[in-house]
Amino acid sequence: MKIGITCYPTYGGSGVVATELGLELAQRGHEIHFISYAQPIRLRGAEPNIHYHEVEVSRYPLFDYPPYDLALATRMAEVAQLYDLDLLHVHYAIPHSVSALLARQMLGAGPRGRRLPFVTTLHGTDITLVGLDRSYLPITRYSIEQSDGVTAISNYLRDRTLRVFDVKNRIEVIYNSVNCDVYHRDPEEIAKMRPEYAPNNERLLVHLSNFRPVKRLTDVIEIFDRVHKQIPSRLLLIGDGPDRSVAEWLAVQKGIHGDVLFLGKQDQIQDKVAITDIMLMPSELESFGLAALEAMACEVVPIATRAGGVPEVIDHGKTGYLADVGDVETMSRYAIDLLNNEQRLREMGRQARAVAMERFCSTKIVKQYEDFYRRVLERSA
Ligand code: GMT
Repeated sequence: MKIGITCYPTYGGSGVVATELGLELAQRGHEIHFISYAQPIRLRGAEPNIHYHEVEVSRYPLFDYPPYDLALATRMAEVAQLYDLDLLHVHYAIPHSVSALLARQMLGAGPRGRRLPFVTTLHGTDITLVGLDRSYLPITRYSIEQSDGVTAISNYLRDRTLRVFDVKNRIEVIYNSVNCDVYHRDPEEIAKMRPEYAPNNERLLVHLSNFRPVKRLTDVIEIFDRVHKQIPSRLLLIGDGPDRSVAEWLAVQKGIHGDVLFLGKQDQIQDKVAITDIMLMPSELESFGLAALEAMACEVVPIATRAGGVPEVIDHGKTGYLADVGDVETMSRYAIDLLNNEQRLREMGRQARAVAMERFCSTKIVKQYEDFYRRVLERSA
């Protein structure tokens, strides 16, 4: 198949999912065309069957708000025509599904009048936050209803979309996935890299996000502070965003900033995640929690909140631990108990990887998307 993929190319779970899916599909012989304003960060360079088409947005002085969605729609239609795409797959409804809808209409009205079906994958905040804003809700609902196929990354998100948006068309759940060959625990690499971050053989905890309020970064610091009081440890913070400085100040106030390492945004995170022992994900809400899955594949045990779709990913007490949002006491107790029990830590890590491979491995999930595309194409023929 020839598939156009649009996503947010910078840092964020939906862009990662879209890119990894594109790479996986390309490896299976499909021709993949990424259409976006920048090259997705996790594209690992020149890959066979992968093409990238940049969307140029004109910045006339008249435009206080350059119309990216229109430029995107135009580029989608152009690329679809030039490369004879079979379908478009957009990740994150706003504004991508609206642009895809316009592209479909443009092609349908063109001289050869062909239909370009599009699939929309819902990721979370496109529904739970942005989509509930009155200025976006009607158009988001419309573009979801107009999609030729809709998928959501968890049952939680599907149910919430059906309930809150009152969407009538079917939403299929296809879970996020992880490339288990790339995300894994390599003892040799760990022995080489770990001393750089844990020079005195401290325990390592990690948090990975866009540091937005929904991620509750200050809870990460609170949990780490409690762990640090009992166990020599360091915290790796991967990412950046609006809550960084408040977290930095909290770490300073608690006198632990020397052991809190802000590593910034990273293109490839698997090496760093794989050297750690525990991942902290105390989010207010996660429709899935891709970072936790990536940790699980690396045998790193996630300690997270029982929020949104997270319980569909982490099996409490078997592949990680879950607590209520804001319950930093319980989350730190889980971390301390685990770090004091090496055997349990390793066993849970192994179980976590086993589940990641069995239920969420990208080689399995990519086939679900292929089937889904085929059904969409049959229906649209
Ligand atoms: O909230 C984010 O971290 C960004 C957002 C995105 O689209 O990049 O994440 C959402 O999509 C991820 C990939 O499918 C999910 O793993 C996250 O759980 C989801 N975030 C929320 O629901 C808050």
